[in-house]
Amino acid sequence: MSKVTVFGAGNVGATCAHVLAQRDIADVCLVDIVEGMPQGKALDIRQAGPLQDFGHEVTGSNDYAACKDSDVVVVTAGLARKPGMDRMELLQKNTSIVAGIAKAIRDNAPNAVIVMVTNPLDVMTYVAWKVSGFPRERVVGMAGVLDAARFRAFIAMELKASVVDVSAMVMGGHGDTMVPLPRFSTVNGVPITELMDAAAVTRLSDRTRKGGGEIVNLLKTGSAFYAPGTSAAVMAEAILKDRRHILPCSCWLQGEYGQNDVYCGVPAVLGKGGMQKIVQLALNDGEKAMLQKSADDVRKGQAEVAPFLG
Ligand code: TXD
Repeated sequence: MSKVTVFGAGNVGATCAHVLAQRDIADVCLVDIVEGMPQGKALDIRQAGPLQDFGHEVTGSNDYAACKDSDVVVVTAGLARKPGMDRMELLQKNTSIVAGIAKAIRDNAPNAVIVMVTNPLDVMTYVAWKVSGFPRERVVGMAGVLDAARFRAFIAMELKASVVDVSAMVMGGHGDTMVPLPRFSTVNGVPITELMDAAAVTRLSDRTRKGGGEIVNLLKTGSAFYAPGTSAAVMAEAILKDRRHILPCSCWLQGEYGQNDVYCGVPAVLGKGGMQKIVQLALNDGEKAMLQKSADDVRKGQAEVAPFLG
């Protein structure tokens, strides 16, 4: 029986757990530090089973060791920035949360694939990789799947196309410097650059870059979780079922795209064992320059957390 553990039973974690439960492909365990909360949410999800036709186990725990023997571990645990807390303080706190969880995964689920979600995404993926000691294939970050889904939704809305016909590619780090790639984004194989004018392409790319902020502004408190939770579940499913989907994931680059020693979003084949292969697209000079800038931003973040890792 396959097992997925989701650390952090907040908005994104609980949504991820629910989507995974609906797909009925693995037992799901939710872990959080708040007493009773993961247990309560797990029971609630389980009670949706008879209505939605799923029956795998869904459990909740406050004990990190509950991730024992998981095939995939999704990490959404972290703190949101509180008033008065500066960026470095938040970075230090989230680094220590993610490091503690990575140790527990290493000790209890040594063969798991880790799918990181906690922000700042690429830097936290680096922390999980470093602390777990896992090979790069087994530590990937979720951002590109979400960013590409946002881009796909905007393209479908603009062209009144079926969203299933739209595919999109977004590379780079998760944040303002992400790199939407219109040339590699298509409707049934036709690049969107042939289906809309340049101004529309730029408008949709910019909206994608600011996709998270648009939702934060509307919600006023908190941030997006339906699409983020589903994105993490899609990655977990690709791994569990060895789907070999090509999905943009944050991966540790070792020469690919001319980048070294940095976690950055690139198209990767995701299946059994995690990242099976990085797919190299022929980027033009402008796209390469944007990717370079984005990777350099992540490098700065990695350097900032290095002292916290001891
Ligand atoms: O694309 C992406 N990667 C992202 C990332 C898209 C959306 C959200 N993204 C980030 O995911 C976001 O910036 C946060 O860093 C995480 C989780 O977002 P969410 O919206 O779910 O935050 P919540 O609702 O505050 O949930 C966080 C939970 C909360 O229940 C805490 O109690 C728990 O994390 N938490 C912990 N769990 C276990 N162990 C420890 N130490 C811990 N500390 C906090």
